[in-house]
Amino acid sequence: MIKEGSVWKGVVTEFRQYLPEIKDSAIVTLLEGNTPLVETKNLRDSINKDIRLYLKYEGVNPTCSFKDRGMTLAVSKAVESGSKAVICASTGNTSAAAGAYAARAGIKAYVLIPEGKIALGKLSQAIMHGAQVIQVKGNFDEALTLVREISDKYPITLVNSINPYRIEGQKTAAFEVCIHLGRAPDYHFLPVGNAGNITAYWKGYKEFKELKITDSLPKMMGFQAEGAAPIVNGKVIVNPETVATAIRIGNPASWQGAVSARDESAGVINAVSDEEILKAYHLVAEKEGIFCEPASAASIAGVIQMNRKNIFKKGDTVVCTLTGHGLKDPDTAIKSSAEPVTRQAKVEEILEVMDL
Ligand code: AN7
Repeated sequence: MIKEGSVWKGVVTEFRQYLPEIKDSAIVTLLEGNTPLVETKNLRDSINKDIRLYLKYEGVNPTCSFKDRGMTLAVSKAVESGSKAVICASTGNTSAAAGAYAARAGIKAYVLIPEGKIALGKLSQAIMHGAQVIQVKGNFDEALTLVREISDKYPITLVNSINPYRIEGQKTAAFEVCIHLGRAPDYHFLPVGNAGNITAYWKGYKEFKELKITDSLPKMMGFQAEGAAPIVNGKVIVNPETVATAIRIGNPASWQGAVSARDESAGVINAVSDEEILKAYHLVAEKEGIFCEPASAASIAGVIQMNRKNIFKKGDTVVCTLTGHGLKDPDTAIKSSAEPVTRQAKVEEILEVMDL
């Protein structure tokens, strides 16, 4: 006989006392959340042996990114209000999550994506879940303007992070970090695109502190890609460009939320180059066996950059959010790596390559 275990029920049910009220019957979940907080060793040693470096691996959520945390609540609330359709603009991951949770809810999803600028895995997800995918001849920021206008005029629920339920759901990741560590970290590093996630984490950390579940707050450390760094530059970027297509955003919707998180926590929002992003992307895969997408690696590139500036003290606890799974974007993985060798099917040819 085995005993019935305590099975994870998804972030809305698990954290409902900290979330807006919702009827049980409206909850749409794919059992997202409860993602691993992996303590690194090899990666840490290659950066700074004196810190404790953890990775919050959001790539193992149901649609393989952190977006599931916000989407479960946003779609649940849409269902509760009787909505029959959701819409979003997306650099890819939001569209994958919207497609999946709308499918689960039995409602329609419309997703607007910048043509040719989303990773293949994400496009395949939105299509497979039956979302109406509309490729826009323009960038994410233009697509966001369109969906705001359409959702204002028609009875379709906007599920970009302008929808406050998205932020509410996403703040649960900060709760999990505190629960797993038994405290708040000293630093929390994450990539910044539309700036919803840094806003959400900061909200989550502050709430746990106000409730006296934790007794400190982390410094919030946000990293934009150099070619898509409006917050760092203090101005909208009209034509953002970066290899990290997930954060190819020039006018973030939660700009002010990110600035508040930075200023209230005495953190930073800095830029990292595509080269630094790709280096960190390969480093974490090679050193820790964790494959994240390029945008996610901006957080690790940020740790490396800040370590060069000597900000860390011995024993500091540093958490990086790895926002999405590496398999989302196989093209970048392959293009940025050495090509595998090909040989005849003969032992001696193989041994020669193996250099035995
Ligand atoms: C892997 O899917 O904006 O700063 O439309 O997919 O909260 O926007 C994705 C963003 C980081 C940035 N890492 O988070 C979208 C979208 C990954 C992402 C971000 C995104 P925010």
